[in-house]
Amino acid sequence: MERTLLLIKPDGVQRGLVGPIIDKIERRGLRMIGMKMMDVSTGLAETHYAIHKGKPFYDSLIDYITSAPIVAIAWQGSKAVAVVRQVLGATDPTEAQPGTVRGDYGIDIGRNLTHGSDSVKNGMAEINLWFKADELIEWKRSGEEWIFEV
Ligand code: IDP
Ligand code: MG
Repeated sequence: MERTLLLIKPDGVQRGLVGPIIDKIERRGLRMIGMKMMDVSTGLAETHYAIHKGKPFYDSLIDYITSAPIVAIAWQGSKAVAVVRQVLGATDPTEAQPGTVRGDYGIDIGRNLTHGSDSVKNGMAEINLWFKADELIEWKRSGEEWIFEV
């Protein structure tokens, strides 16, 4: 089973979209294994977005993610990384398909509402960065045999 990190960025929280965003992923069938609301420190933001350091949007990205509270959610399930990326849609909301979070709710790339891990390796690393071990819950959702074939 894969694990992946979802962040509902400050705009998603401010605009009251926490529920609708969770709803899409929860109904799709992934299992939530950790969730918290938090203010993001500059240090955590810089570690999380280290790969983008030096890019023109880096400073505004750090300002954006640290500007107001976010909600972090760890998800588990078969193909969890790809499923969350699919539900979020393309990075630029004007390129995201209708029906995706960014395609339904976003306009500007710098206000694209969410983050989703982009690989299985990064999913594991990002969950370890954002959650302590005792903040993750081992459980099985009833009815998962009706979502996952194996
Ligand atoms: P992703 O969030 O879809 O994985 P990345 O390329 O990893 O997209 O970029 C990280 C975040 O940086 C994006 O979600 C977006 O908030 C921001 N970002 C990316 N490219 C731009 C840009 O060209 N202008 C402003 N912000 C950007
Ligand atoms: Mg990314």
